[in-house]
Amino acid sequence: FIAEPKTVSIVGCPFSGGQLGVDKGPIHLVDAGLAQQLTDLGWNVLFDGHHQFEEISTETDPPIGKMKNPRLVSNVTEAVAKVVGDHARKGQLPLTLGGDHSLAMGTIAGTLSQHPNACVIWVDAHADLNTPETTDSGNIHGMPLSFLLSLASSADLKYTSASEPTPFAWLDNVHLPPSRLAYIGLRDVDPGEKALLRKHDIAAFSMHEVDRYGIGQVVEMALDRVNPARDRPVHLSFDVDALDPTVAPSTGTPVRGGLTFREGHYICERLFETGLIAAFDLMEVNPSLRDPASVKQTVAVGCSLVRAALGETLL
Ligand code: EXY
Ligand code: MN
Ligand code: MN
Ligand code: MN
Repeated sequence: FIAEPKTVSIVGCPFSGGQLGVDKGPIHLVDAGLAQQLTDLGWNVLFDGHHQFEEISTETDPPIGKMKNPRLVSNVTEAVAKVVGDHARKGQLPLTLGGDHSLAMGTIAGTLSQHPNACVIWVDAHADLNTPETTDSGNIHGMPLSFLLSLASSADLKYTSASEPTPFAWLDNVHLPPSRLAYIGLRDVDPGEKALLRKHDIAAFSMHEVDRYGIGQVVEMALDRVNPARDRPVHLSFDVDALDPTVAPSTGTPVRGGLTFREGHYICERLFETGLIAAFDLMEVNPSLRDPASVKQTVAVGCSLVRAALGETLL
């Protein structure tokens, strides 16, 4: 389902409405030479600058319930869904660089618009499955999957404005079945999220399973759950905080005990090898955190993960 010669479209999303401070990630990744690196791998690379998103100030975007910046995040993710969907329709591989992980509401909706049978491999320390009710922080980067799985909807926001649409109403008819989501790398999951994982029998491979079975087995087990015949397009959404903070320190919500450099790369390499990757997100690279050497290291690891997902290092 990907046109030849293979074309990758970089969707740079300097956006941090779901968690403040993470907006410079895509700029650093591109400045590090990511486009040229992908060209060197034999890809036709399209990149026409980072996306400019409308600004909605916090005065005009007060919280709804606990949700912070709901109008901004809704509008931006709706725009991202259109961009990603358009690239996918042209047979290009959308490569979205974040920015915070709320952006995946847009990227996955975009993928599903072209590939309704797609599955999602979500690599993260966190489940990002909170609903507007279960969230403690109110940060929407901890909630994208609840909306995508239809465990939350705009109706939950109890929003009363005659003049404006309810935020996230555009997502109400987007639906990823819970049977088509698999996590790898979890180690910081809220009680409400654990209850939802159990209730909906979602495939979740935490660091415990990575230790127990090894990353090679875990990736096959994840695929067996969401893509048993290996015939569904795969949307790979990679939060850099899945990696251990010693490997990727510049991220907003680091959690110790994460994936090694090789484990992270193995996931990308193995999924490339299946030939099924339909879209790739690299999220939560936050250059505003930590010292310059840590930023440089995190950006380099991020570029390296993208290259692995696009075919580097397979002999
Ligand atoms: N579960 C916590 C919350 O909902 O605020 C932390 C979420 C962190 C999300 C990062 C992007 O993966
Ligand atoms: Mn995340
Ligand atoms: Mn995370
Ligand atoms: Mn929905």
